[in-house]
Amino acid sequence: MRIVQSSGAGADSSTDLGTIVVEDKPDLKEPAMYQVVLLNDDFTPMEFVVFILQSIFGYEYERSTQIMLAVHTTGKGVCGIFPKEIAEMKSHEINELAKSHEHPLISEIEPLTD
Ligand code: TYC
Repeated sequence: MRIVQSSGAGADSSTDLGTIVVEDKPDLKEPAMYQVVLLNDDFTPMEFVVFILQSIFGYEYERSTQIMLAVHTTGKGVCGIFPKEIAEMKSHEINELAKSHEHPLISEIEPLTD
C-alpha cells in the first residue's frame, strides 16, 4: 500500500485534494494443492469404494472401478487433487462415510510438491 499526499494547484486548502491511498498490485499466489489418497484394506467391499469415488469425486462407474482396482492392487492411490480445504473436506467425508457404514476404509491428504 502507498499513501500519496496530493495538493492541488493553489497553496490554500480549497484546492487540497487530500490523501490518496493507492493499493499496490495484490500479491496473488496459486493455492497449495493437495492429493486425496485412498488406502487399501482387506475388508471394505469393492462396490463401496466405487460408490465413494462416484459420489464424492463425480467419476463415472468405469473410471471409479479402475481407480478402486489400482488401489486394491498397489496399496494406495490418488483419487483427486484440490486446494487444501477441499482436499480436507473430501477426505473427511470419505472417512466419516466409511465409519458410518462400519468399513475400515481410510483416506489421507498429501501436499503436492513440484
Ligand atoms: N481390498 C478391498 C477388497 O478386496 C477393496 C478395496 C479397494 C478396499 C480399495 C479399499 O481403498 C480401497 N474388498
